[in-house]
Amino acid sequence: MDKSKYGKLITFEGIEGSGKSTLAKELYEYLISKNYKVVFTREPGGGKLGEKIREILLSNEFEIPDYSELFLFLASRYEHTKNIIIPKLKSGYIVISDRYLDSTTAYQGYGRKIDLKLLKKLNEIATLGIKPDLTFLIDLPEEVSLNRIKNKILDRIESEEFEFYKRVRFGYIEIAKNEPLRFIILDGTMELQTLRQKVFEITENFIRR
Ligand code: Z5A
Repeated sequence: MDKSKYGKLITFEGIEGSGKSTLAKELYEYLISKNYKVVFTREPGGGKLGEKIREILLSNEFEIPDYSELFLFLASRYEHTKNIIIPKLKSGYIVISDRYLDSTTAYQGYGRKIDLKLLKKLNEIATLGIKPDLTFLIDLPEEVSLNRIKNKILDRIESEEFEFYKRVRFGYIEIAKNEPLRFIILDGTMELQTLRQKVFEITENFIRR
């Protein structure tokens, strides 16, 4: 395969209310306006199967044991990677994903305390070895996060206790520290306008490199 024609995978990560979904969608619109070939997708979800799995995962209808939860996220990721991400990258698209493999390390690893080495292996299978080229981590203190989502009807995972979010946030910082070339950490308490400008600028410089 001609690597120069291969697209780029850009992911957004962070705890709830961080603004990652807003920024990911705005980046998509911005790149479209600049005539780039770009698709927007998300996890859990992205594919038909994944969107069904998403409904189950976020529903307050069931209690989902930790390993069942993990396997559902991975099942969604495998379909998403195989049927959407890889074909789009091969066709030269920039793929923007709202969450990807790092969410599993942060939430199921640091949050639920599932063994990180095991998660690394399972993620390798679920991603078919694909890694994002660039990841924006929108870092936000847990208190600000809870304040931003306080008027929302909370889904199953959003109903977790404060300590869970503290571990997830800490986990994200650890993951980013281990891969400084892939990660850009942005302070999610900054004005949306400032964050937007930074995301657009960093992405365009990255694409042109
Ligand atoms: N999960 C997991 O456990 N393991 C996995 O492997 C994967 C996921 C893939 C669903 O994710 C859940 O799945 C999630 C992690 C878990 N758990 N929870 N809880 P999701 O991404 O679909 O849902 P979410 O994390 O709850 O994100 P969200 O609702 O899309 O929120 P967000 O992306 O972080 O923020 P936002 O929607 O862009 O903004 C939230 C609000 O804040 C909104 O009113 C904005 O206008 C406001 N906002 C945003 N930025 C700012 C700034 N800078 N200043 C002021 N206000 C702002």
